[in-house]
Parts: sequence; C-alpha cells; structure tokens
Amino acid sequence: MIRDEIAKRKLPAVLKDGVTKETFAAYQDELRTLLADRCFGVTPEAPKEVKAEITFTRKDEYCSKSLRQGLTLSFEMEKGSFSFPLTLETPYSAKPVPAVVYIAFEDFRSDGYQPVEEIVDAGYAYATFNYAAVTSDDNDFENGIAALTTRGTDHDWGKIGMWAFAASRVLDYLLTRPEIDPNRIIVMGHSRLGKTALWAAAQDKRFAGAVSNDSGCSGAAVNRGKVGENIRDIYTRFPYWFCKNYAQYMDNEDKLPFEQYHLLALVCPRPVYVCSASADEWADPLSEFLSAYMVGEAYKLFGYEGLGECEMPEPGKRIVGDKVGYHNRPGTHFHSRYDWIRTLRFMDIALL
Ligand code: GTR
Repeated sequence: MIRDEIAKRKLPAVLKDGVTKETFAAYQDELRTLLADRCFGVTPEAPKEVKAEITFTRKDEYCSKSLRQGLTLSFEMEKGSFSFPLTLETPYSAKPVPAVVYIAFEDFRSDGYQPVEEIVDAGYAYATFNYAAVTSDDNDFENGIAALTTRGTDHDWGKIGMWAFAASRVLDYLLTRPEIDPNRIIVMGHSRLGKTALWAAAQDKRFAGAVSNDSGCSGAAVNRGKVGENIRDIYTRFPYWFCKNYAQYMDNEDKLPFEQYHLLALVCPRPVYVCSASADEWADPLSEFLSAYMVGEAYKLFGYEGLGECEMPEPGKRIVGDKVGYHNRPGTHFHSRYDWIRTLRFMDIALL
C-alpha cells in the first residue's frame, strides 16, 4: 500500500510547516537554492538577448500541415558568445498554438523518440535541439557552453544545468513568435533529459509545464528507498551532470535536504506529468510514481486535485489530477508514441 511505502521510506514533508498559497513562492525560492547548491549546481544569469538566424525554411511539411524552420540561436556567456541549432515545426493554425521544447539526444528527425507528425496533429509546435550541440555528455568542460563558464567551486553547474539553460534560451526565442501561445510552452525530455526538463521548468517560471519521461534517479524518482540506480551509481558514472556537492549524498540519501517531489513542487502550480515504463527497473517506476503522488499536497494549496488517494497504477494505466499526471507505460526504457500522445492529451486540459 502506498501509505505504508511512504511511512517505510521515512519521506520528508512536501511542504514546510506553515506554508500557504501566499508563502509558497518564497518556499520555492528556498527549494530552488537548495537543489542548485546540493545537486544540479548554480545557473548563471540569463543573457540579455538571444539572436535568431533562420537557416532553412520548408513550407509544406506533412502534406502542408506545418512549417519547418532551422535556426541558429546566439547569445553572450561569461567568456564569449555561444550558438546552437534549433529546429522548429509549427502547425498552421488560425490561433496561436501551444508548443513543446524537446531536449533531444539527437538532431531533429521525424522518428524514434520524435514522432513529429503526431505532435503537429495534436496541435502543438515542436522546438527541438540536440543536447550534444550545447555541450558534450561527458567530463569534458572545455567544449560548447561549458567552455564559456566556470566550474571551480563545489556548487558550480553540471551538464544537466547547461542543457536546461539552453532550453530556456529556446523559450526566449519562442516567446518572440506570434504563432506560438506564450502561455502554453512546455518543456519535455526523456531519461537524463527528463531530469533536465524538470530542472529547466523548476528554474524558469515562463515554462507553462514540464514532462519527464523515465527520468529515474535525480529526476522524478524519490531517492529514499529507491531500487535500481541510486546516487552512488549515478554520481560515479556521471559526476559531470551535477555539481560536486552531490557526491556527499552517495550512500547517504537520508541526509539529502530535499526529495525529488520537491523538484516537481518547483513546477507547481503549473502542470507536471511523469511518465514511467513498467519494466524500467533502473529508473524505478514506483519511486517515480511516489513523487507524482506526494506533490499533490503542493497543488492542493492552489485548489487543484493531486492524484488523490490511489495506489501505483498497473502497466497500461494512468492517474491524473488537475495539474499533475502519471502513467505507467508497459515496456522498457524508451520515449514512445504512447508516452507522447498521453502526455499531450493531459496537457491539452491542464494548460487551460
Ligand atoms: C542511464 C542513467 C540514468 C538515465 C539513463 C539515460 O545510464 O543511469 O540515470 O538517465 O542513462 O539517460 O538514458
């Protein structure tokens, strides 16, 4: 039973004593500072301006349903200017459309994790970039955006922070496009990029919502009592995703001054959707579900229903509240059309 699971894991409270709707934003500031200092590292100031250059335009994609554009976004960092490519697919529509910023493992391609025609058919614009074009997914801090900032102290940002920062620069640009509804731009990612999407929305309130797919350890999954990957596993293999302080919590999860539902609480009251895959034991679906379940308490402050009194859904089932949703897709670690379609259906309503 979920209640027993929560008691057994000795999970910390979602809300500090006395937090109200009025003081929630101040509480979020504390949580954000904590997550930056202990886990993902501190993000530098946003640039004053993001310049966009259109590199190609195709007007008749998907039997003329959508416009595809390649772009280069450029801006100044502490040690010089940085540019990276973006692809934007915008469905033709009489009214401004919602949009998804998808932090991807590869360049734009209409296949695999990127079912672009389905996304366009669901009425969403799709803005995607290859995370490797921002900085490499390894311990090399001499390339891309990493080379233009500092990583000296124990709380300097890691690669997840850098990819999240790039997602915010995409948002800067999308907010200049009249075809896109500025109040309905969400951020999404799978696995390590699901962790990134949550951290992006946690820091940037202009994102209207966040979606994590199979994000597991240091993403949506609660650390205390987690099976599969733990902080030692992740920090040993991927120390560069995080700030150096995170090492203190290897084999020491009980000392973490937050839980992963606090990362989700940073998105509240905006919508958040957590996707698990039933056979993704490394990510641990039950621990991902627990975060979605627990964070309901924060949404209640705003009069929104959380997941309610429920148990972990069977594979193939989902549970949604007003602004928080969860599904347990049958199968292994993957970002499938199943995940995309159900996510966007949830967002259709939750973003209203
Ligand atoms: C794994 C890592 C996970 C997850 C995954 C991925 O190796 O242990 O935390 O992020 O990679 O990004 O595919």
